[in-house]
Amino acid sequence: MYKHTFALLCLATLFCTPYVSAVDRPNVLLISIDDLNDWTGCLGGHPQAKTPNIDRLADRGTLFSNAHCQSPVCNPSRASMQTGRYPHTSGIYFLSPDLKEAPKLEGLDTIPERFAKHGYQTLAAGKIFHRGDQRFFQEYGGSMGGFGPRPKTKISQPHGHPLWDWGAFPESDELMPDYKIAQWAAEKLSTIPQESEEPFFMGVGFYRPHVPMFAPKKWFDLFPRDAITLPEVNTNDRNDLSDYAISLTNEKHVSPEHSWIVSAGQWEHAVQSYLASIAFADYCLGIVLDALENSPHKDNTIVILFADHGFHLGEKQRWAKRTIWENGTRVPLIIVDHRFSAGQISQKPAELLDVYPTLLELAGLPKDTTLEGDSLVPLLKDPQAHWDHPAISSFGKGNIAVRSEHFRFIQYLDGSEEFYDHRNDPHEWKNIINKRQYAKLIEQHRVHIPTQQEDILPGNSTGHQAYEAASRFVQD
Ligand SMILES: [Ca+2]
Ligand SMILES: [Ca+2]
Repeated sequence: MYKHTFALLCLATLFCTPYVSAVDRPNVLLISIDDLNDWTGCLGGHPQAKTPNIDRLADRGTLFSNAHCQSPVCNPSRASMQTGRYPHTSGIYFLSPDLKEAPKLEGLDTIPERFAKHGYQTLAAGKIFHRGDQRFFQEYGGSMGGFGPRPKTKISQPHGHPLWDWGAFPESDELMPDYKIAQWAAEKLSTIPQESEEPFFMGVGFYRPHVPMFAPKKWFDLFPRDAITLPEVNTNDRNDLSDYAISLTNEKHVSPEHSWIVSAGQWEHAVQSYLASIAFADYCLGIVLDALENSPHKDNTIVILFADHGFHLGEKQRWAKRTIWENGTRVPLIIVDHRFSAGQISQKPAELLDVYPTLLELAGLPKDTTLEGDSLVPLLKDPQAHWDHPAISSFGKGNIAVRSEHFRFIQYLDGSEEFYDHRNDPHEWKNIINKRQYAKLIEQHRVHIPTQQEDILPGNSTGHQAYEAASRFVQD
C-alpha cells in the first residue's frame, strides 16, 4: 500500500509541499490532442461538438476556460511548454528548428526528462513533442502511423498540401493510429503494478483532429452535413486590421483559402470533418480514461489534457493555425488531481507554459525558478483567486498577443495594434484600439509586451516564409 517510497523520505524533508506525502507520489498522465481548438462541450466553441470524454474529465477536475498556447503552431508551442521557455526566449517561433537545435535551450530538461531525473519511469506513445518523442521518454511505444492512412486520391481538396484533405476514411477505428495509441496506453495502465517502486509519467499524444481530417464514416454520421452549423463569421471582419496583420495570416500557408472552400461548396463538409475528427479523438481519449478508472492507479494519477493551439474554420477568412487571435491561441486545458475540488472552472488566463511548474509542484519536485510560466496550483485551490499573469502568444519576433481575463491586446512588427473586449465581443470582430475610453486598459496590456525578444532561429518553414513575405508592410 505504501507505494513510491523509494528515496522519498529524504526528498520530502527537502522539498516538502502540502500536496504530496512522502509515501504517495502521484503518477502523471499527460494527454495531448493535436490542433484541437475550443470545439468541445465544456468550452462551448461549437454548438454541435461531441466530446463526452473531454467533458467528463473536466467534470472531475479543473477546466481552464481561458487557456492559451504560446505559439499557434505545433513545434514552437510544444517546445515552449516542454522547456518552460517562451518562443521569444528560445527563438523557436516556427516549425523549425527542433528544440534541440536552439542554443538558448541547450542543457534544459524537458518535462519528462525532469521527472525521470527524480525517479519516475517515463513512457509515451503518439505525439507529445513535435517530433522525435523517443528522445525524451525512457520507453516510446511509437507513433503508430502518425497522421494515419490516406486514400490513393484525395477526397475533398484535389490540390495543395498532401495532408490537407478531409472526409470519411478509412473503414474502421482499428486502422487509425490514435486508436492504437489509446490501446497501447490502456494496456500499460492496466499492467503497471500498483506496487511499482517508481511512479510513472505517461504521455499519450493523439493526432486528430489535425489534418487530414479523416475518421471512419460512423463519426461523420453523428454530424449530418445538411444540418451543420457553420462558425459565426463577419465578412467585414478584416476591415479594421492592418495590411501587415492580414498579410501575415494570408501568405505562404498550406491551408486552403477560405474563398476556395466556400466556392467549392466544401465549408460544411470541412466543418463536419473537423467535428467528426474531434469526436473520434474524444472516443480514443475515453479508452484511456476507462483504462485508468479500472486500474489501481485511478486515485493516484494526475491527469492533464491539453491541445497545442487553436484552429480557424473560416473565422477572419482563415483556415487552420498561425494566428494570434482567439481562434488561434485558445486551447482546452484540464487538470485533474483528486486533492482539489472537482468540476471547477477558472476563467483566469492560463498558459501551456504553466503546465511545467504546475506539475513540479503537484508532484512535490523541486521548484525551478528558471521556468517562465507560473504554477496553476493557486487556481486549483481557488479558481477565482487573484491572478495577474496574462497569457502571452507570438507568431514570429515582434508579433505578440497579450490575453488577460477579459481582453486581448496584439502588437505586430509593423507597430500596428489591436484590442478586443471579450465581455461584449467574443469573436474579436471589433478592433477598439483607437477608442479613447480604453486607453488606460490598453496601456496596462501593452506593458506586458516583452522588451527582449530573441531573433528568429533560421529555418525554411512556411512560417518563416509568411513572416518574410509580410515584412514588406513594415516601414523602415
Ligand atoms: Ca498542432
Ligand atoms: Ca474586425
